[in-house]
Amino acid sequence: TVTQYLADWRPYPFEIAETRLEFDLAPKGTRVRSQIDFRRKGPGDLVLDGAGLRTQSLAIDGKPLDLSLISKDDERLVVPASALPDSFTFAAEVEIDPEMNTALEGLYLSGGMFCTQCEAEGFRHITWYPDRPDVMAPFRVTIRSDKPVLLSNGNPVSRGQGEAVWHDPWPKPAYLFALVAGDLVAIPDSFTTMSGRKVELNVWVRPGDQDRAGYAMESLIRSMKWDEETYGREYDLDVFNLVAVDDFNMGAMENKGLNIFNSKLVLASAETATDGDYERIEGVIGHEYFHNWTGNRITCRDWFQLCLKEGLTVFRDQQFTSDMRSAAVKRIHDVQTLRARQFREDAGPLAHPPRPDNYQEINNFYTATVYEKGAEVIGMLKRLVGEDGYRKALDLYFIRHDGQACTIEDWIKVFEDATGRDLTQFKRWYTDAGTPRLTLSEDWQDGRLTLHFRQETAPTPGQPQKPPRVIPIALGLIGPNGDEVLPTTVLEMTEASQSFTFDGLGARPVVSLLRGFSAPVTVAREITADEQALLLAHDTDPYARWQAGHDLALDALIFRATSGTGGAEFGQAIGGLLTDAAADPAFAALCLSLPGEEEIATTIAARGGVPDPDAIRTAREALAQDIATAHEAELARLYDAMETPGPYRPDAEGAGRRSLRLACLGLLTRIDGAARAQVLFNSASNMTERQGALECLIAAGKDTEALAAFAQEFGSNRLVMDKWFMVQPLRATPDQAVARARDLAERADFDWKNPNRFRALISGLCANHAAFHAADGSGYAFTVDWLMRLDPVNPQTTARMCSAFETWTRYDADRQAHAKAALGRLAAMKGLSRNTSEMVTRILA
Ligand code: HT7
Ligand code: ZN
Repeated sequence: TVTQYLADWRPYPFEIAETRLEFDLAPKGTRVRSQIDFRRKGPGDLVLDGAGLRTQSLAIDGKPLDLSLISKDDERLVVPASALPDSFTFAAEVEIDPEMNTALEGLYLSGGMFCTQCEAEGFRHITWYPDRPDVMAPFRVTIRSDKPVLLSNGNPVSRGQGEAVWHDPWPKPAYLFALVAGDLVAIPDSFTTMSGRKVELNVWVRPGDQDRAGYAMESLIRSMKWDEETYGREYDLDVFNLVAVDDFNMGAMENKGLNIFNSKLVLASAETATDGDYERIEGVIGHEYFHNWTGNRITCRDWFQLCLKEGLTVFRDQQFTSDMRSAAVKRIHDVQTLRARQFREDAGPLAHPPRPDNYQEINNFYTATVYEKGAEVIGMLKRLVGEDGYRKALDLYFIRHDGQACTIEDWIKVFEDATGRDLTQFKRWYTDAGTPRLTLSEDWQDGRLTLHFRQETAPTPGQPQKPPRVIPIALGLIGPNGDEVLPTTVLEMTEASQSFTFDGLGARPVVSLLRGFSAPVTVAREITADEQALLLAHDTDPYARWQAGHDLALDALIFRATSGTGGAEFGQAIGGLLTDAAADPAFAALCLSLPGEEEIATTIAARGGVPDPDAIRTAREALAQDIATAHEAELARLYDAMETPGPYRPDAEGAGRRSLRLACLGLLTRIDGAARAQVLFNSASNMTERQGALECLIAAGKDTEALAAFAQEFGSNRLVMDKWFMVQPLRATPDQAVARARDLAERADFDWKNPNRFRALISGLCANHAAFHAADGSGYAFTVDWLMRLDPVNPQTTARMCSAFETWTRYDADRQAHAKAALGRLAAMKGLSRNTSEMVTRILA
């Protein structure tokens, strides 16, 4: 395996004036003819990438090239500089077999429909090309096929019977190329841009799915409008096409003018999709659309810069969702996701900086660190330079770099130039891995509060030393009577240790720390349960308020899981919260949901302990039971009050009420014999409550009839049946979950080559903490058995799912031995893909 290094990047010696492609589509033996007009820019050979191509012919300016120029492994074609004029047309004819392409990279078939996935390096599976993001070209594409709908990037030139021609005038790298050919129907609409241009919009789905595509179209229109209003970004083609595909390795892809989506992020109706699904659809449609400027018009120079487009685009989609829904709830959700996925990654063997400097397989770097931490870093930049500074910097970025392939250095420079700030130290957030731990201790004397902060970051793979970073610490002060005595103030910490003083305070206040989660750090501080309860009751910052309650619960759970009883304060505080929960149901639901088992384990490990998955589960179940018993009447009242009258609407308000209703149901199910869950399952007309009730029934072991009824009703709907496959291993009690997953995997409808179905079952089990980490190693063994089966078929999805094992060293010696044995089997598998091999090697290192 070859490691790629950032330091080795060199400019490509040619630019491309135009790329012309012709496709004669067939499941086996698709012909691809290419003509690429190259112009020399600097010295060097012509190096092209390819993978699995049956090359028929190669030529330069019409003169045939010898096929022996292709390397032995069939992955590189090198034409020596001496054989090349300064400007020339390279032509190739190759043959490929979409129907054999189960890896879903390049051109493949999904349910009879041809489609492509080219990021990161899929285009080389289509034809010979400089498959690197800094080589950009306008494309002209001819597609010949008997499929009725033929799509590619850009604007249509001609759309006839059996043939369509598309032209994309905006220079783009090959990873943004796309082609779709299938029997599809459109939900059409249009959007008039801020300069008055009318854009044709289509959401393409399989016949029969039209009635579930309306929300996707509405989300697209909202995204287009929002990007104009918020960032001044206007769409730049005559047409925008969005296609739903059933077989897809990730969520969606921002191909220029032709976004391709996993169908689970397009199709939704009240009966088939949950509130969470609707929110994700809106967010991901926004994300892909926003890439048109942050990713497509301005792209990455090389894949080490991936967070340039992904961090920024996640930041933009988070802003979009905040504006469309509740900003407070969105922030709390984003922090929860960051902690669950990115902090976990940063604390283990897969830790890497948002801008890594080496990789073996770039597909393994589409990570929470690149995406979510990349977005947090931008949030910090914005906090440091302020709203105006941020807007100025972004305007400059779009003007200065439009049409270019850029680096993180370019990005930081626009902030420096627009605001006059020196961001040298800030850059460490991009180059250094690991989550800083911020420790606070306090001195109080004569109305003066001194806050002593310390920051430390533990070593990460390849980075033993961690110099201090700039940390924006937003805080406020809450007096003992609950009044805010200091509104939000942002301190800038730049040293390893630093103190800040606040004078003239009447009585000792409680610090409301890291408001809005102003930096991606963990916090260690001395705070009493009473002080946490005060913040939970009175903090004016919704994130900090939620965090106070969450910490209270987490401390109680850890105490129970490691030594004894506890949690009385949390139980009491919850009582206070329930009284006015109806005023802000979504927030109350967040406070009522106990920290998950994985988070408890992470926190125990971070505090130097060895988490015991069974004890954690027992502690969490017991605290939930205590809360349910103590607050039964209030929970029951709220459960009834949160019923949403009238037809289902997927808006934030309704979603908030349903989330509180289901949080109450989860607790009440422990004491009502699952009676309410049974009633709700039978009566609910929307999937949010249906699935919520089903999960309660599974957890209570009263699910046989409900599961049968669910399968009977939705057996032919793949997306809904994915939920059915996921909730069973996820919610089953740990002693049953692995056996259950095994039974489900035997079913004829466990179509494991479909990534959604595979992930539903296997990731469902991996997310059941006590089951995946079963003491006998059965969770690890089952997971690895399936990863070994999937790897030869779909390396990308297999490799991504290896991260279930990234925490294996924090458990006891017996569990570690089981995990190591399972991973060892995977590592030793003959013919293991480069993707999975890199992941297992790093996890075992
Ligand atoms: N830029 C895309 C990332 C991506 C991807 C998407 C689908 C299948 C395979 C893929 N590899 C990389 C999606 C995004 O971040 O918007
Ligand atoms: Zn993206």
